[in-house]
Amino acid sequence: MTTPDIEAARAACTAFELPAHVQGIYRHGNGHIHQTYRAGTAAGDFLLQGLNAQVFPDLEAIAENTARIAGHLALHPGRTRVRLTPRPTRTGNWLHRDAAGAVWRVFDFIPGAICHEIAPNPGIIETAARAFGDYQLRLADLPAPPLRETLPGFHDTRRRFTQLEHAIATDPAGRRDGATPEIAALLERRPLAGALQDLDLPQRTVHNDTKLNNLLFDAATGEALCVIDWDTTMPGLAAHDYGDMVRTMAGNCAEDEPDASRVLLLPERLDAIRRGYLDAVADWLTPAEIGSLELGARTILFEQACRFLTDHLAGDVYYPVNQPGHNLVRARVQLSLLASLEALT
Ligand code: GN1
Ligand code: MG
Repeated sequence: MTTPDIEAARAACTAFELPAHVQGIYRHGNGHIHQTYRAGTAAGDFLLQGLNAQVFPDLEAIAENTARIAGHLALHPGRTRVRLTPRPTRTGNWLHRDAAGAVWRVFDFIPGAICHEIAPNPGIIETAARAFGDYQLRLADLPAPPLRETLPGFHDTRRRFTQLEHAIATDPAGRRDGATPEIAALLERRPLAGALQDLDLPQRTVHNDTKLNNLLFDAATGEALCVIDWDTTMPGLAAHDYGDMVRTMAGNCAEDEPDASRVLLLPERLDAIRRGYLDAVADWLTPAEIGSLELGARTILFEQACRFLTDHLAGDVYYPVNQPGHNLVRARVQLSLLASLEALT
């Protein structure tokens, strides 16, 4: 895929069924994977995304899942008030492939919405956890077949750990010696790689990427508006979603806080996640699933530390970086959060 730029984005808009032509177009959001733009027209705004085909080799699977999720959520509005609605191309498809090979999609823009990178208070966290739980619940009766696996082995923590071991052994970018404490911290937690998977929990349709910034809030009232970034919604464990909430909401710092000694997991934030999430799903999940949530948090922190450290050792091939060592910094934050969680529980 070529890296789509703003002119390519503007041109891509013309392939979609929009009510008026695009006037302004701007970069939007902070996702690590796709390029997102806000396109303004006289008849409202639209969200355009240049999709990352290196990360998601089967973009048709994403488009098919997205259409099914949108259709099902429309029938089950749940607690969240606003729908994420994909827009078709003029030829009736969900995706547009441009002459340079870049693949695009469009959603209606949701006005008056904000997202948080760091939660400002436990009230926001409880609201977010309830909204992500509600999303799982609404998808629980999605008619068969299951959604397509857009990224096979996405939360296969054993596989992520094996990839880390491979990067350590081969040291492709010559960075191993600069990451000795982080490598040791992950190797000594090896049992976490398989502990959750070994519990044999039920597969549910889950979001799989419940980062706080994958939820839109009403800028005026603070209510949850809509869960976004559905690309990894597919079969998985409830504990994975819970774990990613702890990872992204329970800490006091950004995912790339440079001073890892400042990073702490705050008990009142953990309580808010548990309260909000269980408020939505306690009557639906099995006791074994509820019992697995805390292990889910440790597992996802461990897994994300493995992913960031693997990418650092591999030479930053997956996550975009803003400065040398950025992925090592991110891995350290995950490790500090994990140590802080271990000290609390
Ligand atoms: C990516 O795209 P975004 O920023 O929502 C990643 C997640 C990671 C996260 C780390 C498809 O999510 O799995 O947890 O970055 N998504 C993919 O911040 O790899
Ligand atoms: Mg995102």
